[in-house]
Amino acid sequence: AAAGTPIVKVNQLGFLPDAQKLAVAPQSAGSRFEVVPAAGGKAVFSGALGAPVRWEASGETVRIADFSGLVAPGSYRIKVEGLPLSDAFTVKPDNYRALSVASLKALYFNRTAIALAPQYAGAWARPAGHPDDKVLVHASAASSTRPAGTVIAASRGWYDAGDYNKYLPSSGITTYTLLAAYEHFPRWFDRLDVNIPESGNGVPDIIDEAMWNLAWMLSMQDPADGGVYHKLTNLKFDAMVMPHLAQKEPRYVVAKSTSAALNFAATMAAASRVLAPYQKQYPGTAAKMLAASEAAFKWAQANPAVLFKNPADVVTGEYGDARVDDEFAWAAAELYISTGKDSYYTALQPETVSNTYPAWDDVRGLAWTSLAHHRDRLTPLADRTLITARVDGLAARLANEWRTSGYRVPMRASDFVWGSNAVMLNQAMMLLQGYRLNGKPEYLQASQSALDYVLGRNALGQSFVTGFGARPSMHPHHRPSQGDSVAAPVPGWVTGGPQPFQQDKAECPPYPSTLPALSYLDHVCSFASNEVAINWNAPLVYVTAALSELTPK
Ligand code: G3I
Ligand code: 9MR
Repeated sequence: AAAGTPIVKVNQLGFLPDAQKLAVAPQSAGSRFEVVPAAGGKAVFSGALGAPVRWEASGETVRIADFSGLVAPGSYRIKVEGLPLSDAFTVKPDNYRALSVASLKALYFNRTAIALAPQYAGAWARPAGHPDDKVLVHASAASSTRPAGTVIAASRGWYDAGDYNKYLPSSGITTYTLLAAYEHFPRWFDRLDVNIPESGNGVPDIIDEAMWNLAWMLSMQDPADGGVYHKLTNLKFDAMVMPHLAQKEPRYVVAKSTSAALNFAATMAAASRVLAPYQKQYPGTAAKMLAASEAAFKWAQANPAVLFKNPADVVTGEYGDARVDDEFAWAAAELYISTGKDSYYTALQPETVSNTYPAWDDVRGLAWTSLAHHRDRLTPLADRTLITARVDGLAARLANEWRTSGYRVPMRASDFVWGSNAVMLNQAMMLLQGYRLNGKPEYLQASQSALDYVLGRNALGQSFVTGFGARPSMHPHHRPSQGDSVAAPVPGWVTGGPQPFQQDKAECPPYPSTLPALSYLDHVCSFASNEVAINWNAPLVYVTAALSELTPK
């Protein structure tokens, strides 16, 4: 349909047979809908559209089509009198396997320091970029044992996003979310073949992929004091070219920060649990991670308010965080779980920690997620009632929003910030924690709705995941996608998504709207609405696996 034409919006990838299945129709439409075979033919399902509801985020009034009763596998479209047929979508078992693989593979595509061979990367094969085997200690990070200009090795890791730098705060939440996905759904990932160089080594691919970044993170700790550098970066962003063509200017580790130390401590503590069974492939790694985690936590306790600001000569992503109480809680929780030491539970001060959906600068939800998952193995000191209340409380709040929202999503208009699609997916992840605790069907349904949203049931009627759906994002602010000669972007990435602040508008053509859910440009210029980022993909990995495993079969 041409831009502006009212259309029926639906998850363009489709559904598992027993999932809740909703579509959104514009207000002007008739009052009934049909589901018809994609190739044409008689209706296989029909129903009444729901009552019109206004959605503040897009300024629309819309009606819901609920066709959850359609369980027969097939390819379908939705038909509403007076509107074009919807995009085709599929109902079938195991419908999200390819998305699960691709959302994880996206991180492989962002690996630094290694060539992507055609047997793994297909059309997106490329030479290695940014080896980072010799980086400089920036003046802001100088210490007596490592004065400014000291050369250190800090190789591996993923490029953060569309840019070519590596940042601790986004790395921590990303890597943890993969590890949590594995801890929660080992059966799914034990059988998921992502076709990466390590595939077949006896370690699940998701753990091998996480290890690529964990190896880099370990190198960001100063062994002299346990402190952790905030980022590894060029002074300025690279041009929009392929990694190996980026300017060969020096790269630096920049200033230690409390947030970096705590993100590191939390992630390493969680990783030490997940890596423990793989001594053969990663000898000594789990123990090394736990020791590194404890050292970083100690550093943070001694340096509790070292907030990061870009030094004057560094202009790349800041990931400055004004509050680190949530990072303290998360690191303490992971250390408590991994060591069993009550002192960490006490340091956590659980009664003072609320629950919120996670983001790179607000990670307390990750603490509750891990505590809830491990609740049966905690020491007697742990307040299990509090843990379940925090997890259920957040899920209930998000489900309330979902129940009454026009688009039937957990996000409100004010939740549309930079990376809004990841807000949606992280909300889904928190709803799923509630579902895993108490099995309330609404929590699963609301998470399905969040995935539906990023795959097409949104105000723009497009899929925000590259390579998936009838109308996916095509022009992400992602240097490799822009710099290569392949028309299609690197697949499996969720783009940042609409948000009304348009921080890139000086460099872009006019946005179509300033409304939160419509303020989006599928244009390479748009770093504020159309970039990709490792920490936005991780919840896509989580949610896709979770729905595959938890949807009744
Ligand atoms: O939460 C506030 C909201 O309360 C307020 O109303 C609104 C308006 O100012 O802003 C909201 O905060 C925004 C915040 O993202 C939300 O997480 C900030 O304005 C916005 O500037 C900030 O954007 C961050 C962006 O870097 C710019 O610093 C994104 O979170 C962060 O994901 C993004 O990360 C970048 C790295 O710096 C560089 N690499 C790429 C990566 C992805 O774009
Ligand atoms: O490419 C950069 C992107 O990764 C960041 O998220 C974004 C915000 O920090 O900045 C982008 O770089 C732009 C810079 O901020 C302004 N000039 C244009 C750059 C991209 O072409």
